[in-house]
Amino acid sequence: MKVEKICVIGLGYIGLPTASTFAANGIKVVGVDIKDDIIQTLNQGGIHIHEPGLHEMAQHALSSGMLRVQTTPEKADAFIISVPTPFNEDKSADLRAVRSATKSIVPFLSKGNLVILESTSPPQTTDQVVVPILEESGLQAGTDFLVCYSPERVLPGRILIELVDNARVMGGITPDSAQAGADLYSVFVTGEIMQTTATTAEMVKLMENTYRDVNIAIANEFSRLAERFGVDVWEAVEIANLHPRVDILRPGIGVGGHCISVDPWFFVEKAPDITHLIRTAREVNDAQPRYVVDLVRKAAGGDLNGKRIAALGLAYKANVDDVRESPAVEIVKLLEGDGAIVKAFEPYKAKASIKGVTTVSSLEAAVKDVDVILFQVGHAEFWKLTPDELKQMSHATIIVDAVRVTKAGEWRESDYQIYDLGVG
Ligand code: SAJ
Repeated sequence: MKVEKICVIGLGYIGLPTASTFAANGIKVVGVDIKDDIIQTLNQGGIHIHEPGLHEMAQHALSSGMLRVQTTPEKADAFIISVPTPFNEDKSADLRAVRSATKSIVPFLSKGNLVILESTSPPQTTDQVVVPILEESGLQAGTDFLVCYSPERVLPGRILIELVDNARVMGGITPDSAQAGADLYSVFVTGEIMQTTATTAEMVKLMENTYRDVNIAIANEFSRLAERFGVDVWEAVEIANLHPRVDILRPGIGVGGHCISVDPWFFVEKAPDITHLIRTAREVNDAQPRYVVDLVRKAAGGDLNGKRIAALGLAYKANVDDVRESPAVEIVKLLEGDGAIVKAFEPYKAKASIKGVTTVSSLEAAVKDVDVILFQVGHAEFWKLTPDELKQMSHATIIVDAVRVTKAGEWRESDYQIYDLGVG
């Protein structure tokens, strides 16, 4: 089928890059978002998302006329749904946005259309949730119109590059659907496009992130074992990874972000009786912030009450500015809950304002007049710091290093008392 016009529903971290990339590759795109302020910001030359290169690309697409943005869908050859799937209190997937985005297409659906769901979803969502809603149009899925599930696999910070370069999975409810989806994305995807069923593609996406979560959980558990046995886990992992078939990830302060800490629950929700390992891995990673707090308590002499602490880094991982779903933020709140007085500093978002967290806008301000300095995110800026520089800014002599930024000999030879995560 020939696609000349696409309607992209949801202009977030995935929808906007996808819409802009299609527009840059000669396809007319209507970008839709229910949030009027997002549409206004884009139409006024701004952007609501921080992602390298995206502002220029989206504005170029808008000014060329290949991309238009508005709050309601319209007729098109293909529809792409890229809305969030967060989880509810009970960890089940919140599919409200997927349902309402799908419903919003129904009045505009025509014979010969292609609909692609991109939102991360529990297995069988395309077949059991999306298709029945679309068939409310009176048209029949698989014959009158085609449907695919195709997840994104891009890494925040590299979205525009990985959208093009990464291999992509295209799961169709019929082989024709998968073929039509693959043809559409081959407009810009240079990675391989694997065609399969919609449910396989849903599983693939969840398997990738679950694999990573389980691997991080075992690294975190190894760090606890190393502490018990008087071993340095970082050294042990490095040596173990010399084995040609072993690739252990890094222990840390827990797993944050909107993907890896969420997606494994979608398996647990749909099949609780056969997902013990996946659930346990989630629980290990969720317990890691508490584990770090206990290490800080030990470093502070056994009691956190009244202790002044500088918490360095608030983002959910190194070298990004995203502080949502961040274990670093959780640690600060736990420390405060245990009576500590914490000043937090996030170099990528020096003016971050987070409920329940006292933030300061410079490293100097964070480390001045504290008892303990806690490195909780491995930002490049912290790796560059030297013991002499830190000494100029603070009288604190105790460091807790959860991310190994003080690995260098100069730190180890300094008179700082360093408590490492995963070192017994
Ligand atoms: N983390 C560790 N140890 C590690 C690696 C990561 O503790 O060795 C922690 C990070 O600090 C962070 C969390 O895990 O808190 C997640 O970080 P990440 O870099 O693993 O992943 P995300 O959430 O930024 O992006 C992931 C990617 N998935 C995989 O690498 C399998 C990305 O490709 C996906 O597109 C994205 O999830 C998504 O949207 O699903």
